[in-house]
Amino acid sequence: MVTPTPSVSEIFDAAEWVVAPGAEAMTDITYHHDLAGQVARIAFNRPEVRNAFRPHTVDELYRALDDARQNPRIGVVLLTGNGPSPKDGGWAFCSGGDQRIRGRDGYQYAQGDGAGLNAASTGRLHILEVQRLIRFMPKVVIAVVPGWAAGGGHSLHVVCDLTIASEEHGKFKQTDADVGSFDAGYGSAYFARQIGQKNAREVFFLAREYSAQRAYEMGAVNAVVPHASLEKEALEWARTILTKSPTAIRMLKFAFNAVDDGLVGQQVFAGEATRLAYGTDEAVEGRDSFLEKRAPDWSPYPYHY
Ligand code: S0N
Repeated sequence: MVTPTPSVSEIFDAAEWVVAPGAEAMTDITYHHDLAGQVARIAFNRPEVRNAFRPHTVDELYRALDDARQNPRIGVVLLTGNGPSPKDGGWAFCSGGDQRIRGRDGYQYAQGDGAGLNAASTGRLHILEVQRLIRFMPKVVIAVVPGWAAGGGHSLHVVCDLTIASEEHGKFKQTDADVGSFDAGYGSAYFARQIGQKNAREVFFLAREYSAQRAYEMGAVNAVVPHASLEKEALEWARTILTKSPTAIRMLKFAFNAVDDGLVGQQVFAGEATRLAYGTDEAVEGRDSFLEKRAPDWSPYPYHY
């Protein structure tokens, strides 16, 4: 008998998902694969604090995202937040760093909880490494926003490739300047590329609340959909993307990134170009000529114009 997948969120359709191998013991996030094993659903699982992340959350998030990155069958990742809060019914994508454990030297692991990526260090909130993982993974990552995207949670939605938000509960607020933190990388500078300098400066300098509809009008969100169908819609987007050429999608993602990512963007794009070149007869001739200790014969390969 097949064990049914436990529900993790009010708008989660358990019939669509299985717990990803190795994710059973995760506490601060949940990690699922769809039945075909091609879509990953990774969700913050601390709804009682609007899905704020602590170091342990970031460890688990990094592990799940990296697992999805390395899985050759996974083509799309949905990043979302479970809910609602059992305390007050509020919904959240993510409200950023957990302010209750922020000290003068950063965010603290709970006692005995530092067994993750950065066990040797305390107080290191490695959410920027997560941002880079999302940015540089050759797969589409969709932010599925069922409630608040605030602070570092807002930045995570910014760095995702696409954002779909709940019409009723999706809300956006960049609180960094309220609490004395600042994402001076993708969260702000790249955000300004998305919605324009004036809009981005308003979002950061005034720290106002924006509805999903307003965020859509500003160009920060791709679609606003009824709350009850949010995850269904996101899965449909993922399955549409899965009908496209994987190579075309990864080259397009890295092309979109490259212009803003400087030499690192060029490096990532070039890595893919190298991977493609290795598959050509021309590159095989280069390798074989070296191994056979002879001069390469490039004559079959014209200088295309
Ligand atoms: C999200 C907000 C707007 C929701 O408001 P709402 O609906 O009125 O709910 P609340 O009553 O405020 O919250 C419900 C319960 O949840 C707790 N809570 C909410 N957010 C957090 C949080 N981030 N940390 C801890 N607890 C949180 C509330 O306290 C409440 O609990 P109870 O019921 O017990 O009272 C609103 O909640 C809000 O504004 N939240 C704070 C948002 C925020 O300022 N986040 C931090 C911003 N900064 C970062 O995220 C730093 C990111 C980061 O790590 C980083 C990024 C780039 C470069 C460096 C760094 C770095 O710091 O290393």
